[in-house]
Amino acid sequence: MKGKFIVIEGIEGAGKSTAVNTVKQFLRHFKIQDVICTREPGGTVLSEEIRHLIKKNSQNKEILSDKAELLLFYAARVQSLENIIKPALSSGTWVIGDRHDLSSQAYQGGGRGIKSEFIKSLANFTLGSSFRPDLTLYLDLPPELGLKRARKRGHLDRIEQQSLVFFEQIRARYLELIYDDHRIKMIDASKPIKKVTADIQNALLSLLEK
Ligand code: Z5A
Repeated sequence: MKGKFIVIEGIEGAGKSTAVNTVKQFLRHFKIQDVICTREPGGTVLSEEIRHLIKKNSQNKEILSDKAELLLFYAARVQSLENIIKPALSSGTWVIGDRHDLSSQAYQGGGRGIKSEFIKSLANFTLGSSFRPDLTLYLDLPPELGLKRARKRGHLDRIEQQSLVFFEQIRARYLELIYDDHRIKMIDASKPIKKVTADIQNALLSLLEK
């Protein structure tokens, strides 16, 4: 039996970590016990090192170029996919991913302005053209609100220090990407946690009924 791959997407502060816990509890309730969680970038030793490289602020000693940033995200993703996600799915384990490929399309495509055709060909080369999550939950939130929530945590990493316009471009690209894609469900993440939880549970029910 194959496991299913459920991905949580959205801008910072949208509530992805909270949603991962909701999904985990929901699956447990339905007696789906073999579940692992992944995060991108991250997961394997190398991917975690890449995560550190991407997020750290080098205090302008060397600026990370947009193209290098994109390649690092894919390097981390392919390590996690080949070493964790694909083996887990083939052994029947369900995988809950905190971000996956849609993040690169939204952040590096929408935010950094890298051509979407280029990102798509990189995705096909690294992930394989047929590999896709079974369900993506996109948590939609105005960036002002997301950044306000994220800032409450204090320290901001290299990407979180970007302008509001950058995050607005990312949200706009997310909205373009999810349009008409039945494997992506949009959740209004500006609503109270209780309502967001209920909406996530409904989306998961539809997946279980398939
Ligand atoms: N990135 C990229 O550019 N390209 C890529 O391909 C990939 C990633 C994969 C990863 O950082 C960074 O890499 C990220 C995107 C970029 N950039 N930035 N900036 P990360 O993993 O450290 O950060 P994140 O993914 O953005 O997660 P986050 O900031 O921790 O946000 P979150 O997980 O969505 O939020 P949360 O921790 O669940 O919730 C935030 C707070 O809001 C918390 O106090 C909650 O209790 C609260 N919350 C949650 N839901 C609600 C509701 N409904 N109402 C009120 N308050 C709420």
